[in-house]
Amino acid sequence: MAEVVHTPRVFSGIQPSGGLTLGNYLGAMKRFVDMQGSGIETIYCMVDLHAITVWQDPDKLRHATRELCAGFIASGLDPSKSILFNQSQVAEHTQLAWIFNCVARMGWMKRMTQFKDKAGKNAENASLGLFGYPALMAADILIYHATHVPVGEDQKQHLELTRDIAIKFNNDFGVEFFPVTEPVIEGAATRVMSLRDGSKKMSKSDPSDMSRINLTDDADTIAKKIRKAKTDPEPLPSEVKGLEGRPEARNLVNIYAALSDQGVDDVMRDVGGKQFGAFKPMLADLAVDKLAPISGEMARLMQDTGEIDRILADGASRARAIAAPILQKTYEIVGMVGA
Ligand code: AQP
Repeated sequence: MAEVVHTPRVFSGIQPSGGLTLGNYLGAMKRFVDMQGSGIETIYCMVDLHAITVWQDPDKLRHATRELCAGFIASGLDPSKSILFNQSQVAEHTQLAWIFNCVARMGWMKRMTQFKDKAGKNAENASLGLFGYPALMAADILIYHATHVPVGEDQKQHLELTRDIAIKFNNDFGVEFFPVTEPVIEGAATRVMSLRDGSKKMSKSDPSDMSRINLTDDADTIAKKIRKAKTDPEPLPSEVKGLEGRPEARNLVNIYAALSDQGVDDVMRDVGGKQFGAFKPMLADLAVDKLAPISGEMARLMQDTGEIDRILADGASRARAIAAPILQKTYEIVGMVGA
């Protein structure tokens, strides 16, 4: 069978499961903005259906979805250039997810480390949605025939599963219909770590607010969190290999490199030999410089939630126009009468 060449298209999503962190910004949103100017169609989604795989207070979910949209725009996404919408407005995501629930295997799902981390010791009590999360994520991507997905390192396993689902669907039905998507995991901060523990990723749901920088933090809070970030007593080395075995130091240097758009090698040349007492204020100034305009713009945009809702509705109708024919064709392939 002739191989189908899919037009390049970018898709990615973020859960409105709380405020945005520096990890979301550097690992995902900043990359989304870079890709917006690449000449490829870009589709970005507030994945509210993913968020409810763990309990969300309805009012907080509504607020977080609008705030996330404000964060996207404040970071540089232009709703006239990228499609911005919330997942629940485009029913095709869940319709395709059902098909993928029937393609994916239980064993594949059981191997997902995010499920194990989030379900913890009480997996029997986790929601069925949390277990099936990766099939919905595969549907989010493949309902647009997206070819490239910018994400942080933690999503690599889910993207491999998306590829497995696409390949199995194509094999099961003897078609070359779904693309085998490429993860785009690039930059100095693909895995931003907790400020309190260099072995844990920075997360919006970590119980300690000191573990993360939120995009809504003010300048004093950012400076305080960086000042109190866990480090070791040694000065910074002048070469990257000197950071081996020093996860907290490595994390702060990676954040500095990503925020200043430099390679880690270049940063090491500049800061090598400095004590953390000197480096942390440099990092705090840089973080405030880069993040304060974003949080200011988010606050301004949040004063007009009607406009945010209009942007999301417009994005949803543009997204549906791409998704509906792909779902229709999927139904035909699967053998649904009336499709
Ligand atoms: N610490 C991180 N470093 C780099 N990238 C990160 N991302 C998240 N944390 C980091 C990337 O942000 C995108 C959206 O993530 P998400 O909100 O959909 O889910 P998540 O990965 O589960 O993020 P959180 O902050 O840990 O949320 P909760 O606590 O609700 O689970 C993804 O591209 C992710 O890689």
